[in-house]
Amino acid sequence: MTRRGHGSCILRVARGIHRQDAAWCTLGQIEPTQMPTNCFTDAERAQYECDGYLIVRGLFGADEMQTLIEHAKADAELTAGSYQRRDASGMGTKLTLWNHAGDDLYGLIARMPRIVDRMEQLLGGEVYHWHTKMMLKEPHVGGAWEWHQDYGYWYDNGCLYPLLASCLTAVDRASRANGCLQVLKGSHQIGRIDHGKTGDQTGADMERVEVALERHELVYIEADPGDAIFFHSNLLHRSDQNTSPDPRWSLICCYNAARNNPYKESRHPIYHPLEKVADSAIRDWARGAAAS
Ligand SMILES: O=C(O)CCC(=O)C(=O)O
Repeated sequence: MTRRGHGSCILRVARGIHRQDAAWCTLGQIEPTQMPTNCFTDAERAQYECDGYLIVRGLFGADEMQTLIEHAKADAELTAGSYQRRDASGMGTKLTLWNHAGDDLYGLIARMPRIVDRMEQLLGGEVYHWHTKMMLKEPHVGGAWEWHQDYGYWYDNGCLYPLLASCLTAVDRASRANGCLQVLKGSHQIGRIDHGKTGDQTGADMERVEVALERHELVYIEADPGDAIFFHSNLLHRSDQNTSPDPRWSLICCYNAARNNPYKESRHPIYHPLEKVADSAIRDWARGAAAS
């Protein structure tokens, strides 16, 4: 079901189109042959400002996703490190979260320009790695994520401004049946809503969410492996329980603007420079793994 409220923006731009066209690039006078591939167009950036999210279909190629899926699904450490968060009905959904983007496959992904450069465009300057998490929504038992804004959590980590954003990459195909991401389009413009406990999770004040549901379009974002959703830390989002026979894993890389360095210590890191790697990092890693 898609609900359209009164909050939709009058700006009309093509959804999810990633034009690699010099005329659209904000990085200056660049010949088309020299175009960086990690550039959101002005129209896309305007769309992000308006909607609070952008979808990039096929951010990662099929071979790159195959490498990630094969590695992650066999990674006993990843699953052993997971913990559960119960939704309002008591059903648990699992995640594994880490702060440091290192030299393993997941760390390389979080440092790839195709994510980080886009983040720097959206957040208007240098970003650093805040954390990455693998969301493990398992068949039949994976619980819901209740309505929340990420800044509802991160506000308490000493970030003065909501200058943080996430890039969710679908690892498995995400559909309505297995609990794909749902967003309230444009709801980041509401600003931070109070959050409280719901199950083991931190949920947004439902009185506000109910009104937001009347005024903002509810969008279910179905995604194929390798599709990515960039979203604002004040965007209201949730996902349903996974009642299907199919897993729904996704990798979420989160970033903070360097100029939004937390004013106090917390479970997430203060500013430290992010060392980008080549955009060929997954393929290089796969070649290395095959050779060893
Ligand atoms: O994985 C999901 O369905 C939602 C994840 C989420 O809400 C979050 O990481 O903030």
